[in-house]
Amino acid sequence: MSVKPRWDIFCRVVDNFGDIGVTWRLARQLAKEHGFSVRLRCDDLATLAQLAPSVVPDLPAQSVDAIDICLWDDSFTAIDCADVVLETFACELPPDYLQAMAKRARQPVWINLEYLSAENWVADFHCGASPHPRLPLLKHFFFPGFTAATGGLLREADLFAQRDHSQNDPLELWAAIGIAPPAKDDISVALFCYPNAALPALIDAWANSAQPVRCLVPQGHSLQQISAILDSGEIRAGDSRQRGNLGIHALPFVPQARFDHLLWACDINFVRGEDSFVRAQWAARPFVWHIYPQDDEAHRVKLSAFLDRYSADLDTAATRACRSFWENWNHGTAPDWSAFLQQRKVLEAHARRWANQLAMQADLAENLVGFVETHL
Ligand code: TRH
Repeated sequence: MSVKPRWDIFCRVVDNFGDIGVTWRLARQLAKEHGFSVRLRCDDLATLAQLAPSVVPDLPAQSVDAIDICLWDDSFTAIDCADVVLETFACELPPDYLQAMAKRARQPVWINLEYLSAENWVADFHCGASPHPRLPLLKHFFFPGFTAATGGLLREADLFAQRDHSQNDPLELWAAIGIAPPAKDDISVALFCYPNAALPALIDAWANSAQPVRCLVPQGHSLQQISAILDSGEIRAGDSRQRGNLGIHALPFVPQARFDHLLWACDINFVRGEDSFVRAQWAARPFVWHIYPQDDEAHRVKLSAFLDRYSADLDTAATRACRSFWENWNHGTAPDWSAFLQQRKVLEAHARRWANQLAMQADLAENLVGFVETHL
């Protein structure tokens, strides 16, 4: 096909920010770096607007960052469909849109973007296909992942250059985030997690830590939980609280691009879900992952699979400190802050190595584009 294919991307916000966080990032990269015309159909523009403040939540059709954004609600009608149809996280396309796809002279490339996992089986299922039960359509399953046999990870072409530029000028970086730089010996920590039974113990550990901890918390669940733990009234964006050697600083929920800056600036990042988990890896700083908890406990296997990969060439003491901290954090039991902190320098060097090593593989958008080119 000589004309550039058009993309339709569908996203349903199941909960929180990850579904649209990943989708928005991908849509922007496909438009900006690969020059595609992209339409994004999303059922929750209010959540998207928190990540991308230029989006107007109650405007059903708008264009932002060269993406045509359309509210995907019950009134959605499929007028035409694009050459590439990407549904994210099995969000199920509307029946009349599927009909429109089936009526096209040339079948669109239909892809479901799956959730990220470091488990080995991902490579076996990546790019698998399944025919629609009734219509002449074939759906492909695209799995992000950590090896070249998977779809890779979302990473913009200029990300590392921007990160390095910012990390080389911390004063400017803190100014961009809008808060004062830390005092000389402070450890700056960003905190973004699900409600976590281990948080009271961690707050205590930070408060009693020999080295002062400056904890930056964007508005949301984590801040609410901290307000309850400190029992000193509701903490709002802009507020600070002090307990022992711990300073808590509440931030507003920052736009997605600014969230990267926060991760680049902090010494240790607590992240969760999928998108912030990947961004913490690109930040090349030690991090702690609160994985999205699943009812059937499947997240424990996923957590362990990632830790196995992440620590494969990390020394024994650092592996022990990191693994035990992450496991306690995820299982709601007191994590050992001082053991983790003792390994900080080793973990810092490792985080940079890990990011560089992952970045040797093609990124997710690049892999998707390659896949589409061979299937159009
Ligand atoms: O918000 P998450 O928990 O999202 C998800 C969903 O729960 C989803 O259903 C689940 O399947 C998935 O996790 C695994 O965590 P995540 O993925 O890290 O997404 C958060 C997004 O919010 C990410 O794009 C970063 C962004 N963000 C900001 O832009 N500003 C902020 O201030 C903060 C705290 C986050």
